[in-house]
Amino acid sequence: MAPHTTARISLQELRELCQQVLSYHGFSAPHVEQLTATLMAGQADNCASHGVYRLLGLIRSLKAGKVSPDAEPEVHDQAPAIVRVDARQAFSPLAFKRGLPLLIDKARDCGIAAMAINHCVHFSALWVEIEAITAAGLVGLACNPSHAWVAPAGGRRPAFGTNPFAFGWPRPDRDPFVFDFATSAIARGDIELHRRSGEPIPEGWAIDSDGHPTTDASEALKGAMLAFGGHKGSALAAMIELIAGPLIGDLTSAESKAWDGGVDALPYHGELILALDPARFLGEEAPRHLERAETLFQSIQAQGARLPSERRFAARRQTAADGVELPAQLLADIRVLLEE
Ligand code: NDP
Ligand code: PYC
Repeated sequence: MAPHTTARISLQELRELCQQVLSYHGFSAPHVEQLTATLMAGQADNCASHGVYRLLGLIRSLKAGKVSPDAEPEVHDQAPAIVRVDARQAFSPLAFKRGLPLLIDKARDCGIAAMAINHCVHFSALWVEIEAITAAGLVGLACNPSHAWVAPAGGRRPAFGTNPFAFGWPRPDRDPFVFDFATSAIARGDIELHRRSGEPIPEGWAIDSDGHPTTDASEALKGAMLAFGGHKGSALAAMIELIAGPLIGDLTSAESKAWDGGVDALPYHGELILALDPARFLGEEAPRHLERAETLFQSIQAQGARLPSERRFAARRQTAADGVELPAQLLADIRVLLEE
């Protein structure tokens, strides 16, 4: 099949295909529901690196014995402002869903609360979770390690994960302000998609295993990815290793990679999520923070600059009507999962 051949499919048809694949491979009903919702959210927003392409990695991780298809997360009320959720080696979306109500309650009580998800296998875009926090009128932050694929600024060997960092601010009657990016120049999933389609990657994303800049996606995957913004992205990546690793008693990206043992499963570690309640910070002044934020957003957009997530929200409205366009090879690879 030519690498650029595409196929259009409705969101409903694609959702049913995801559910079928996950059920066929033995995932429990609550995991099927949450995994499908997460994969479909990525695809519907045209975030190809974290859409249904991830099904291939989910099933690969399952077959490698690296993830539980049915573990029920355990929610612990750890401290007045800390929720801990033990995912018990299952994928993170169900753990997030189970812990979210307590995180929201604690943020409303204390003004700020943290949720540590432990022992989860992680594959998803963080904005899916951030939007659940902004929908409750709270400000949210989230971050996690991954596998050690990224060289520190000034180095040539992987030390950090692609360590995403996401933030969300609620906006009444509008889409929230959300940004969500890897602290590497790009998510690894994007380089994998370039490899699948045979396309070169831009300079600045990665070096090969000899430490030379490369635009070859396969060589990049064998070498090291680069941090975004040089020493600045590198320092943020290190911070995420610390606050979503040792601080919450979970694995760093290097430890996750060692745990993988070369089977190429999805990363296994923890995630740190913060929720802040403006009403507790501001008391009666509270609604004013929303107006002042709008002034900031307008000053950005008035210059013709766009807000992060604007592209995503526009894609969501379009794909709801038109369905999505997928590489035909990807659709074929997903359908084959129903025969294995
Ligand atoms: P990008 O480099 O594309 O950056 C994404 C963010 O930047 C989005 O919020 C995007 O908004 C915004 N953005 C892009 N262009 C502009 C612009 N011109 N003006 C304003 N904002 C802009 O994505 P990454 O490759 O860094 O990350 C992609 C995803 O990968 C994330 O969702 C992340 O959570 C996920 N990821 C997950 C990992 C994990 O361990 N689970 C590891 C690494 C990444 P918009 O979407 O509207 O374009
Ligand atoms: O794209 O870097 C990535 C990634 C790692 C884990 C999930 N996504």
